[in-house]
Amino acid sequence: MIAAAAGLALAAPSPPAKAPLDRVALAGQVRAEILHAWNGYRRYAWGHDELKPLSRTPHDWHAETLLMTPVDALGTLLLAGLDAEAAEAREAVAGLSFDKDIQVKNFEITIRVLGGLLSAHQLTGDPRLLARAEDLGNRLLPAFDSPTGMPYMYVNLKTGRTSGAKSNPAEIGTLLLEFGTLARLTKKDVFYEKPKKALRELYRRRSPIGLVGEEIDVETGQWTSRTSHVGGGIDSYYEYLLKCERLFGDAECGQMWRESRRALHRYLADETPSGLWYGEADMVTGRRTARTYGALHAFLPAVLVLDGDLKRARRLQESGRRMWSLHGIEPDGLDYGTMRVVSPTYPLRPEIVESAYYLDRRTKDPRYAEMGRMFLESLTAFCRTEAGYATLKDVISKEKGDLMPSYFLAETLKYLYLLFEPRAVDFDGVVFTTEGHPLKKTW
Ligand code: DMJ
Repeated sequence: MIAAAAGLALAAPSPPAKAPLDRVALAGQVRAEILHAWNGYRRYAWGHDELKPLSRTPHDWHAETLLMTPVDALGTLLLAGLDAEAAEAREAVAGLSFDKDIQVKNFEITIRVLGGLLSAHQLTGDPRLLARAEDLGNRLLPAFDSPTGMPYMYVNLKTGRTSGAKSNPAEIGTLLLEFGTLARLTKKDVFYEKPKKALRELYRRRSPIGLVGEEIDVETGQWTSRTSHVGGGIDSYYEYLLKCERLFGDAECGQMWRESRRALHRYLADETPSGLWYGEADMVTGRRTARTYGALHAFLPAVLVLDGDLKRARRLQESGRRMWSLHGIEPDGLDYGTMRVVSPTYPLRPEIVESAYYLDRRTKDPRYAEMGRMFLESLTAFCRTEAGYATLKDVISKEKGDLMPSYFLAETLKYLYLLFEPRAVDFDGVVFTTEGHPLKKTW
């Protein structure tokens, strides 16, 4: 009796009752926000890569534009049924020339532009988009001409000149879904073989305990950083091992994933009083070097869902929710030992939303759509501007930064939309690239 009374006295006050979750209304709301973000780009940055929503000016990555936002956003516009906007974006993208004397990041251009073109080609059947993708793929291929076969970080789209020997697992190992799809659609095997060799070369340099580091020299094949984790610079390498098995039936990739995941669960997973996290360790000794998790790490529950590991996926997503709720929106880095923010930015990242979408599809547990509602409310409260959406320089002060990265339309808003309107995509019939572009096995 006394214990029960004490328990009652200690119980937290129940949160104010929320309106029941209305997926149709929420999907409508996200669709309106897609339109808002797109119109901001269209009005202030049309013909350029990205929008700077505070100064209402355009931002280009290079001396000449690659229309990053229209290419990345086209699939989202199509899936959300924004037909007029999609048609306009498609015409702009179909006329895009890659004959440009600019030194581009192979990884970023592959996941945003090559992936965007291929997915939009599959969604529309427009042959011009495949032709653009093939031209781009040919121009990126020289990146793989290193002594090890692992790609240089940069390549010139006109001359093929490469630079940037120091690279990382994510930039080396997150190319095969896009290049492989190009290979299958054009029937040119070279597009599959080069990134596959790169993946193999990277994998065979894993440490004796099965981990990879944060930086590697593609000329010497030597690691230049032994720091291992599942965050930026490594993250999507793991994602593609599993997804390449799914999309291409490549059993070798699947075997590499299963071997790697053992090391992840053994050395990076961290059971703490605040839940399950995946932190940082030395790739050779496995010794814990930091307890840092952040917005980028939050892709992992989605991959665990694909792997059938719902238990770990659910628990890790709960940690992600805790990270998000600390300051009402997630940071790029959190010390989960002290629960202090160590990297305060929030550049409109999608990963936690993506994981909520995967969990919702597999578990049908309404908590994930409910999480999605929380993400949407935070985004509109802290990042929405008159001209679109802005990054946060600091999740505590909520000071805004002047950029709307193209992945916000490609991924963050797309996954939110799909969470509330799952019929827009056949979840089991596609494999999403790391940039949120659905690819279909049509071969
Ligand atoms: C996107 O370009 C991709 O999701 C990539 O894998 C990681 N970084 C951004 C989003 O955070």
